[in-house]
Amino acid sequence: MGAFIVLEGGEGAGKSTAVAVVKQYLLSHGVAEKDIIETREPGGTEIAEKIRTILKEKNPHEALTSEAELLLMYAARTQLVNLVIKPALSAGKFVIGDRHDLSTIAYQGAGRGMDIQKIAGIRDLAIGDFAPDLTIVMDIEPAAGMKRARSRGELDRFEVESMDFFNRIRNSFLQEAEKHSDRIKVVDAGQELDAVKADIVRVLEKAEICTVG
Ligand code: Z5A
Repeated sequence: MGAFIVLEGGEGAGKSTAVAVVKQYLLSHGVAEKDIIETREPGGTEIAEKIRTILKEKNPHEALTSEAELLLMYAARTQLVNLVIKPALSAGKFVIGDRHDLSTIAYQGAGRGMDIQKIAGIRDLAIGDFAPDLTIVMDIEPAAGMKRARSRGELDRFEVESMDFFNRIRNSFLQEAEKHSDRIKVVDAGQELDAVKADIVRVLEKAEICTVG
């Protein structure tokens, strides 16, 4: 019992909405609310949330280098994995993650153009071979996702990037899903909400993720 289920995807893909769908699915399959932990990345511990602020804010006085961005992502992730996610899984709980390591491959790797092998070395230091049981990529055409994200107001340091940046990120998510089709599933997040929800439930059922008792 217990599993780490992660929602991934570009801006405005509906990951937060999808987290609620996964939670509802677990509850309806008999998992107690106290046994469901929700996390978001970067963030999820006191220190990781401070790192999140640095990563998201637009600092007019100092640019954040791609290297610093990468290292901060993993600094936040090692805190979250070691202090929250692993203990929860050891206690038999379910963890629903709003983003995790695949975002680093997509944003820092494909988006910023950082070397994947170098990223792998830092991942190894930060979290070793720890990985989600199931990842659901919420796939949306970047222009449509940005339209949703913009409707929420001010854009953060990532959201002001070019469409080319977001297209590279989308392609990276889809390529990783193709490479690891056993544990990374894609949902068409551009559909009406009801259709998106039904597809997420289908993925969870197929993965037989919730085997309580
Ligand atoms: N980042 C990174 O670079 N490297 C890493 O390793 C990690 C992260 C872990 C985190 O920001 C940033 O960090 C992120 C990548 C980078 N870049 N940015 N920005 P964040 O957590 O604040 O932002 P986000 O992850 O992109 O989340 P988001 O923009 O809030 O999107 P979302 O959670 O996917 O969407 P949502 O809030 O669920 O939905 C957006 C709106 O669309 C909302 O009003 C919904 O009601 C609406 N919605 C959702 N689904 C639908 C459907 N199906 N139809 C119509 N409307 C919908």
